[in-house]
Amino acid sequence: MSGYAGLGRVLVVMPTYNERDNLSTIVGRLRAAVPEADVLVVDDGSPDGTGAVADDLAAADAAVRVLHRARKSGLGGAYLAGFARGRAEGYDVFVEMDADGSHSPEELPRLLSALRGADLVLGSRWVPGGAVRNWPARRMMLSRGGNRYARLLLGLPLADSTGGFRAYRSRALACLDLDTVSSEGYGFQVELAWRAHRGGLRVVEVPITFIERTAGESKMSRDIVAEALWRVTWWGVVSRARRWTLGPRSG
Ligand SMILES: Nc1nc2c(ncn2[C@@H]2O[C@H](COP(=O)(O)OP(=O)(O)OP(=O)(O)O)[C@@H](O)[C@H]2O)c(=O)[nH]1
Ligand SMILES: [Mg+2]
Repeated sequence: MSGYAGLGRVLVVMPTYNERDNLSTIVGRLRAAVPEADVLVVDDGSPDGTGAVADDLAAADAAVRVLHRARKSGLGGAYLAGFARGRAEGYDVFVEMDADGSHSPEELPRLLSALRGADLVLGSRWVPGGAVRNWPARRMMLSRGGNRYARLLLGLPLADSTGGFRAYRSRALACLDLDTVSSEGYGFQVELAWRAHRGGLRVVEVPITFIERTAGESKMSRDIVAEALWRVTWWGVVSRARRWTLGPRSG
């Protein structure tokens, strides 16, 4: 029996934008590594035809489905749409995972096992045992610096709150008031981790090895980094102001 038996039905939500050269491989690896999990690809009308690749995968495998959105509307929105679909269908566990090969499906069983004692499991590059392969020094610094900033401003006791390889229990997602989340990219990941921490949920980090993509192009942009920076700053300022005016328990 697998170490994650008893968690219920698992849905891996996989957002895609121009991942034609990555999608079949990653979905194949995922289906082999965690055959019990279903997959929902959320494609934003990728001009390179990723949506058609996803449809072919879905036609060949009942565990794979596709949610098509008309245009590129951001990573956060894609996850929220995928979570909403999966919650309506009664899934018990939701996994976030990139399609670009940076998150190894073979590591997912470890994340799911850890979810037995947690509400949210973060795949973490920056805890002992975690690693990043093939990143230039500048990307390392950006990730480490961003995480340090989130820890400092938000008091988040997490080494890697910006990562996007995670597993949530459905009942934990239900506590996060997803209707009011509007951030994207790294900001989205930090916001959900922060809401979970503040809500008293059990958040656990599990080491992962993050591998830089070898095909396709990153959608990481200066705008995404800037958005995360100003949002974290704003959340930090607002929560401090609240604490000062309402007392230490108001968070
Ligand atoms: N549906 C959808 N998917 C997106 C969007 N932006 C990025 N993605 C997907 O989200 C995942 C992560 O995006 P990446 O471009 O790899 O960005 P990243 O992982 O933050 O940055 P890198 O580390 O440079 O790769 C990939 O599977 C992308 O195809 C979007 O606007 N809509
Ligand atoms: Mg990536």
